[in-house]
Amino acid sequence: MITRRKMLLSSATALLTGSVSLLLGRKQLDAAGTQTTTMPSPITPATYNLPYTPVITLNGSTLPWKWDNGVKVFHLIAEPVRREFAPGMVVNCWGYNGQTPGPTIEAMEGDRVRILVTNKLAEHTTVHWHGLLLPNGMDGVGGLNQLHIKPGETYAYEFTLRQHGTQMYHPHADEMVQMAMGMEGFFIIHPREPEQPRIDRDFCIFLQEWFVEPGTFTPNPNIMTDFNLFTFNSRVFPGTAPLVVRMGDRVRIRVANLSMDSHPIHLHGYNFRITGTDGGRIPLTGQWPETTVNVPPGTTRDVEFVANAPGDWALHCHKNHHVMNAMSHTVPNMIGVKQKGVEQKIQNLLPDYMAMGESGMSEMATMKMPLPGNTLPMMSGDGPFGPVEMGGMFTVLKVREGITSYDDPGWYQYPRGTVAWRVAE
Ligand SMILES: [Cu+2]
Repeated sequence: MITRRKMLLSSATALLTGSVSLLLGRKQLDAAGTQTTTMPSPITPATYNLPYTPVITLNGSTLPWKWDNGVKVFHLIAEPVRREFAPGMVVNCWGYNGQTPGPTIEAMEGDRVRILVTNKLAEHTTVHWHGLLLPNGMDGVGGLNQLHIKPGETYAYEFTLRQHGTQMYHPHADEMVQMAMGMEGFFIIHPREPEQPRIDRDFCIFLQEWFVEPGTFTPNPNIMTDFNLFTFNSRVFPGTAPLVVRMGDRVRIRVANLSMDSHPIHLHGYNFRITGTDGGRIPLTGQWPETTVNVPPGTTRDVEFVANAPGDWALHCHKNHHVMNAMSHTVPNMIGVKQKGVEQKIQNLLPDYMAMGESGMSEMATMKMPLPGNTLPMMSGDGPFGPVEMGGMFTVLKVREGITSYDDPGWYQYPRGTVAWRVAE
């Protein structure tokens, strides 16, 4: 009883503190949930006459570059960003160029790259190029390899890309805070020799976890284990973009993790092969089939498959709490506890109280509970058959026949007689 009262009081407090959320200017956010007004348009092979299939950073973008005497010049701006995790919740993060994860850096093996880093944070930073083979002085560990980049300063990193694969960039300064606030991004290097067979759809998903106290806006980087929001590219379901592919496409999904936990990412409807890590491509003979790829902290994993089964297939982290949005950890376990008659008595004291959890938690998906401001329901996504009862690290692989664009095609139209049916008793 004490536990329940504690939960009720804490949510009442959250209700009071959360009311300021309406003051946020949601209009400034674009469809991908970023605040920036300078989101670059998608880079296509035509944009730069690219010899490779560019990657798709879901709910994100790729960093444009300029040529300078044979050097590809990129410009990262480290800065605070406001990120919409899903409609109804905006989080005060840190990132690059108005985004978290920062825009994907994409280049080719053999390229000479110069990356300018301007620090618009209120504290110093650096950028480390995770997994890249480069001169020691370019490795970006503040204090060890270079001076810290102070607020207002710009540093240049320059090196030649001597490998290909899925790498990352992130700060090596104020270690505990800066990544937990969202500072991270993909660094994709395409091989000099075109890949055989060719990849048609190449997706990038960055994993992160956060603790945002319900009713507040800023992640608490002091949390070590007890996170309450789990994101694909700093979005939670239903804010996560689907992966749209055409039947027959060869698909690669690249997953990166700089959070405090491993995330076993599971795809329905397919066997895929694990084809690469941040250490490089796995030789064909070393690749093995899986349906779940575990992505430990500080690594990337590439998986590939041919999209030969049409439908809407779930793609999600298989740690069950990681497909939930912020839930109060003080929720008492009421499964199997008879609450009949108690609800009314408690409501005399706390009018908003709802007796719940007796037969399970699925009622959370449809019940309209009063929530603190800037807080998402624990599970809120809807599908064509009703509530999906998940949030967090969840999205959908949409495989379609005969589509002419990769825009969201809506829900799968099931052929007659192919959906599980209720049996009359
Ligand atoms: Cu997870």
